[in-house]
Amino acid sequence: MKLMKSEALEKVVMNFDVESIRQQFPILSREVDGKSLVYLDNAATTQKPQCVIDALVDYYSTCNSNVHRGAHFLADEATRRYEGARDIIAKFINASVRQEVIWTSGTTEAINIVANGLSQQLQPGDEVLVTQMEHHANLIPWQQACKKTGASLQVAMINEDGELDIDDFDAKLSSKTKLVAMAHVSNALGTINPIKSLTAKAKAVGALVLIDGAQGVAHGMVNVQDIGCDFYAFSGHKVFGPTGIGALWGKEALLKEWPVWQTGGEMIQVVTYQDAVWNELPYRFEAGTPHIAGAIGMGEAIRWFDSLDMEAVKQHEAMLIASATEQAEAFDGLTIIGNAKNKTGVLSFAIESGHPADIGFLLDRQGIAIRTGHHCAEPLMGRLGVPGTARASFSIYNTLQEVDILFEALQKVKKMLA
Ligand code: C6P
Repeated sequence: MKLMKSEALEKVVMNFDVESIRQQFPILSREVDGKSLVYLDNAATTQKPQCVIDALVDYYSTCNSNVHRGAHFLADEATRRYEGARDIIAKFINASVRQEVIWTSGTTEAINIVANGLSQQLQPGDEVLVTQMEHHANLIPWQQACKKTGASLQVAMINEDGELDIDDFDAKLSSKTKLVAMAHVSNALGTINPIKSLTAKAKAVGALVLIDGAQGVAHGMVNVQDIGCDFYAFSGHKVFGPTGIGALWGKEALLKEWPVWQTGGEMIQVVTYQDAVWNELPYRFEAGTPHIAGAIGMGEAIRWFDSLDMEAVKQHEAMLIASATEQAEAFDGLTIIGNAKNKTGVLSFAIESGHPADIGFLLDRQGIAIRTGHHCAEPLMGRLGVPGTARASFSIYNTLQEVDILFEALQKVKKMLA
């Protein structure tokens, strides 16, 4: 999303009915200490629409059963809903075939599945390339894989605005690079990386590409075939679905040969006391009883999200971040951390003489939920020279009025800190 003036965007998104969206999220009518909740912690997790809550309740009320194993109608129905959810995800991200979608507990597990396989292939002299803006979930697995194998971890730098330094990325990419692992969108700064062109460069040197899509997926911009990557990892709870469920998408040919992750029931075809033959995709990566309700809930969340006018959604979010940025720039003593030209609805900031934790606490007293700290991107904070930031992150149900409430509350916070 390119930053435009908020007034200009307001005209464009007049047909986006944010009130009718809000009404579908029961939690948004909660009060905190007598004040209406202003929920601006959407990069941590999004709230859930009633249809997702209903899908979970309905599953447990009407067809709770284990999947794939049962010889009765409840098991058939649970399996049908669970596999139907996989179809929804596959269509949403434009997978070539449904078998490419593996259920995981979230982005973290999805990345670890790939790292586990890669650590059986890396050798001394090989390199893995990440960026300075990675979340711990897309850094530590590669760090550990490199330590284990003697490969080396390369880190592409960012500039002062929190954008990837493309020259440095190019310089660090070589025939030694076995994998490029990068965020679609930075959770701490909101920066949107040009993943399609970066992927093309990585493919040109023969590297595999994994995209950490935890923050990309909620902005309706995922088309895995168009991106050209090999793996795309994401979580249900960042896109209006339940926690504890997510997916790894990978190219079928790769996943077929990729080392299995966990072993046990469901992921096998034949077992003897001495050996086992792995199941076909996607089940070879889905050992044990899965999070059936979670998968069904995530399917419903994506069905719901995908039914919205995605252009209007993008412009609504762009309007919110444009307004927040304008007000932040005019706010004496506030520094925006992360000024990428192309960013999502994330405003990370610092206020003179105020620790981020104090800002978060004082906003919370006013009914406003944000996140503070290093946002699980501690090395990034070190690179930016800050202990952490205060982060307001917007979603489709936030309003311009809530942006104004945030800045009125921040004026009070500033006075209190002084
Ligand atoms: N970021 C945030 O407040 P899980 O926990 O597996 O669902 O997602 C991990 C993860 C991986 N990559 C990125 C870019 C992320 O933003 C996250 C989760 C949350 O920013 C919680 S730390």
